[in-house]
Amino acid sequence: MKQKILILALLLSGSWVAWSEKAKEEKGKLVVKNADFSDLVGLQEQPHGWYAGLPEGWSGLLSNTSNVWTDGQGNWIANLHTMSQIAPKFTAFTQEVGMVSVSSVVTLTFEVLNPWNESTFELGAAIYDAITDVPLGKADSLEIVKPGTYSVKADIVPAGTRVKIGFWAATGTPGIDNVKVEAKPLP
Ligand SMILES: [Ca+2]
Repeated sequence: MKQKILILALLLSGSWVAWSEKAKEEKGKLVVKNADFSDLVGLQEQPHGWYAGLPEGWSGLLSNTSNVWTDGQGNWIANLHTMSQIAPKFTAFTQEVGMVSVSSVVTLTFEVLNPWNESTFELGAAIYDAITDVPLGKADSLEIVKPGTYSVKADIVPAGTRVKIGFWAATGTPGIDNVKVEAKPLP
């Protein structure tokens, strides 16, 4: 028995150390990496202020086209049209943002922009359990059809839940920027 545990411990030690170091660093706080899309590591510059590739810290559709755009004044915006899709296979633009150490209310706040197209758009956003992919809070795409600042709330996120945030464009070319996520312990 002891031997089996030792072998298991050896197998797990690499990823366990990385995970526990990360957990220690974050102390149960949820953090969005590259929340303003200003980290251009791994992106490839394209004409007209566009960058191809997935922004550092984020997952989504890897279409090598117009994924991140700069307005030329030091601001970068993520284009959900190219990095998410609802069909044929639903793929959100996502990031795992950490684990809640106690049961919490989690709020996702973000800016929605439409700098590339005057036509209408529909954008959806959700807070997920990162392991099961079950949405814990969600704004359906019909709720977000105009630029502005929006919030999505997950009222009860149990202690120990790994939290993931996700966005998708149902129609049009909405952009997002300044993504924040906050966990408040339940009373
Ligand atoms: Ca930005």
